Amino acid sequence: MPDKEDIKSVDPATLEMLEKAAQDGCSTAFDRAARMSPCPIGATGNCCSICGMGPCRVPLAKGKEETAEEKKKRRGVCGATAETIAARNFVRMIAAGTAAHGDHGRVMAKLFLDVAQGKAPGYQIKDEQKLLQLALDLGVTIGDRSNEEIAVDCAKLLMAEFGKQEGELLFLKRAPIKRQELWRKLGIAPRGVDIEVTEAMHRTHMGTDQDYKDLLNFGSKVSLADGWGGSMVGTEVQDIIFGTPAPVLSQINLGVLKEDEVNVIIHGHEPQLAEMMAIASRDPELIAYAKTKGAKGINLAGMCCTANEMLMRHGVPIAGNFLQQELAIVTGALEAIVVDVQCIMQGLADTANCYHTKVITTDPRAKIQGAVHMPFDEHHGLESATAIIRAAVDNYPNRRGNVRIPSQKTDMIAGFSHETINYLLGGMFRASYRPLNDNIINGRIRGVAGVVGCNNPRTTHDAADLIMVKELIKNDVLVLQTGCMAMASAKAGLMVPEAAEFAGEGLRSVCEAVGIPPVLHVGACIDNSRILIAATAMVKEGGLGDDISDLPVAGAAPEWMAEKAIAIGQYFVASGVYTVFGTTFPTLGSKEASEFLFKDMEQMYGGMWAFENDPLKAAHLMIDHIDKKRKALGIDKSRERILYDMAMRRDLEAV
Ligand code: BF8
Repeated sequence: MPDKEDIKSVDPATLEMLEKAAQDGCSTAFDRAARMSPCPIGATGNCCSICGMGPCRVPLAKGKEETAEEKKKRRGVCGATAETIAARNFVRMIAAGTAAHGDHGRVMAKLFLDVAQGKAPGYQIKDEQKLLQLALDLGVTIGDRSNEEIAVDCAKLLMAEFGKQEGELLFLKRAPIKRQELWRKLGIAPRGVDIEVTEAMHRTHMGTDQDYKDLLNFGSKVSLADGWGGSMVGTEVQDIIFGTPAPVLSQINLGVLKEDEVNVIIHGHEPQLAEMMAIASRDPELIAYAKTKGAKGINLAGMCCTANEMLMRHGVPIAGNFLQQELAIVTGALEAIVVDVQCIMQGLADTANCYHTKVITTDPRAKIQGAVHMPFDEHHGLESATAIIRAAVDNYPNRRGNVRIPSQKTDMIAGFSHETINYLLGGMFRASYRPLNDNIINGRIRGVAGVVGCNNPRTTHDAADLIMVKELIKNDVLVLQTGCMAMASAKAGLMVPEAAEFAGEGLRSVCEAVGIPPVLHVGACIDNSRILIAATAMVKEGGLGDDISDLPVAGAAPEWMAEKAIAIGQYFVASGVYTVFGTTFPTLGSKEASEFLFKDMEQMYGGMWAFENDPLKAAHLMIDHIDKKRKALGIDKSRERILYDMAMRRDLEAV
């Protein structure tokens, strides 16, 4: 792994724009990270700031074994131990991540209701099949009712999931039966979304839950309200009203910006505005208006997870991932960066001051000092989007001349929803995961890994992702990706079928037969719920055990930074997946809390956390875990026997 001091990014476009930012006297997150070291006490979970008696700092003495007497003294004013403090902080991160995804899911459920009731013109029910499947899952009567009538009932049930006070989240029933029973036995089957977040804040309030194991087990309950709750509601509804993603060709990196067009980037997470922006940007009247300002057209691109949503459904190109948001402005060619919620740096406003870019906030929950606020109203979606694009067009003549757009843009294929994977593997008439399971059992595919999450300027931008993903596919592990890590791989050319050349012989032969890349783009971070559904489909298909924890699969977030990533990691672990994080880990200041997450959880959930900062070693931890599961399933021998002769190749192509 390159030394963080030596190299800020492995992406040439990013390096070029960092150089330009320095020339232009404009600072970025990379500079701020270099100026400010992370607080060593807070970074390891040893700082408790939840009451006015502190903040209390209880760092581990470096380099020597602690005596029992010393440990007794290492407490907060209230007597809280290092493990309680680390666990409380960790659970609060899970709660914040769950709240973010939950609030997104809630907005989508409300929009779904509005669409069904005809109150949101411009939106419609696009995926009837998915609506009907949802109705079946939720027990909503189909009969000869209209899609809208069915959708109203579904939307009301989904909205109620957020405020539900008792019982269980409805989507838990989608998990393997054995997993559901385990959650019930351990008391971690979530009742609703909001109630678990609220209880997390209560339990972690001064003087409430002070047993770190109990706290961390409760953290699992909260996280499940994200993965099998808020996030799953979000993905489900978005597919129904915006369309379920199918394979689509597009491009990625700052080179997608155009020198002679009005460039507009949409950045954030909730796609309802972006959907309307996609329509407005193609409006002949607006394009003609842009021409009156001297531009040749309007170029819409995405950033972060809104970008993933737009890419998956419309092929809208991606300008970059999390750490490239300020750099898009540094090109000098960006008329507007239009933001909704989450992962939006406040630094955008400062960067924009160096150039002509307008930062436009659109959501009442996310305003930024120095930005222009143009509220987006779903009930008049197209009008709102049109006004925003018009403002961007009006800004085109204000470009200051120091325009430099990096040349880098890479082809990529996205759109691998669960339904698409099912169809691609099984064919139109027998859509199924059987070919995937068969190829895992016969050893051509060793296992499946989800590599997800953010960028973090504390580590070389995109580097850990590329090292990890390349090592995994080289070892015949099929990789599923979401969020900013999906973008890192796409920029490096790993999301086209030709990338199969980097895969091991077995994985390569499957990719070539099916025509898919060895690294599949599954969507935005909220779409990690698709990975849960895919894992469940593998269990239900048979031959690989009867729970997610039996599968030869693993997860990772090598460059994470957001609280949402911790929530995602915890719901993967509580769903039975071995999950490795890199860069930093927020409980390392407590041996007990870390051991509970890294070891004890495996006994409880069959999945556990690991921390490994070296992405190559982390990849091998994942491969070792996959091999351990293969052995337990009795399919380790089949891997050793593979010899690919022509007959086997023909056999595979016939699948
Ligand atoms: O939700 S991967 S930096 S953009 S948090 Fe944010 Fe992290 Fe990117 Fe999407 Ni996910």
